[in-house]
Amino acid sequence: MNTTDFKLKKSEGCLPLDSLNFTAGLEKHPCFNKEASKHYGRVHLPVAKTCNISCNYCHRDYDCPNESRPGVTSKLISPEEAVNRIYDVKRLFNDISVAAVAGPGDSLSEPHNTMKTFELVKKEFPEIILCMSTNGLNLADNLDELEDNGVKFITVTLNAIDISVSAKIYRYVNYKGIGYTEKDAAGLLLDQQIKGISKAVKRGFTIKINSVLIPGINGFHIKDISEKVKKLGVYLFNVMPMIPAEKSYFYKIDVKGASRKDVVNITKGFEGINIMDHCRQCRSDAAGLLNEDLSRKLSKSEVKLGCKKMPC
Ligand code: CLF
Ligand code: SF4
Repeated sequence: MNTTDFKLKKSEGCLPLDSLNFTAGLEKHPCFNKEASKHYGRVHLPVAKTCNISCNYCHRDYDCPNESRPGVTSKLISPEEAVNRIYDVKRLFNDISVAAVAGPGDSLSEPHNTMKTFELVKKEFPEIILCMSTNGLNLADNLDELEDNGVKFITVTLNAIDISVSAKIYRYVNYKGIGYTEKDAAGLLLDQQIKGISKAVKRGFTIKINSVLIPGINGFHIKDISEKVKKLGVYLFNVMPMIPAEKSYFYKIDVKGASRKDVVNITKGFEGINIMDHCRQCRSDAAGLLNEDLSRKLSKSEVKLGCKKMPC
């Protein structure tokens, strides 16, 4: 499979391509289109504070490792500050085609800030494509609002499609105020993820699946996940090597991380779905071109300008 141009090949078991309504904007999205990543940047808006599940490779001192490198933290901002942030980023790099919410917790755990951010950004920058990543628990419940706010691209982290595998990855799930553990948590999360992905595809969102490769836990299962999401009509599949966050449960029990090479080996030969091979596992306040993160420069210039939000 050619992983560079993302021309999806039809294969048995996929939804027919003409039944899928892939979103306009693909040509400018740096994550969904490798070629676009050479010219266009994204800005992450870290407005989502809390999380509603517990992944064993995560520690809450840091950003959500489902979309970010573990071990980095981003400063939380308000929806209003998010709009200012886009202006700040565009002063350093103007070709920002995508604005996204990717943490630092889960974007839909408490959706208010995320939705408000999309609403404000859409008003101020109607030309910018809106994108979001989530663990999927609350996705189906929020599709109407995401659609109303103009979101086109969604990433769901799906690390297993079998409850027995899933139960090794998640410790608890909090859904509508009720806590679930063990197989109840794994089953509920999986049902919600599949429901959310399937509904989102049918409604015309363009979907990417992130799967975190966890050696000894779900490595044997990544192919099954790819087959499942292919049938659901997902556009892009991104396998990310797990780097266990310090102080996370997996770190404590010595579950080893994976490497890029492991990812290449495991995804070799996957067919009928686009495979992402240029992910930077960026932080939830990343900005600019994928391979040239401006987030540090931005916080330095905030300090230089005597911004009161920063300890100057
Ligand atoms: Fe951000 Fe993710 Fe949207 Fe891209 S990142 S929410 S799809 S705009 Fe991109 Fe960063 Fe990889 Fe994510 S390189 S971690 S895939
Ligand atoms: Fe951490 Fe998982 Fe929540 Fe992301 S979804 S913040 S990895 S617990």
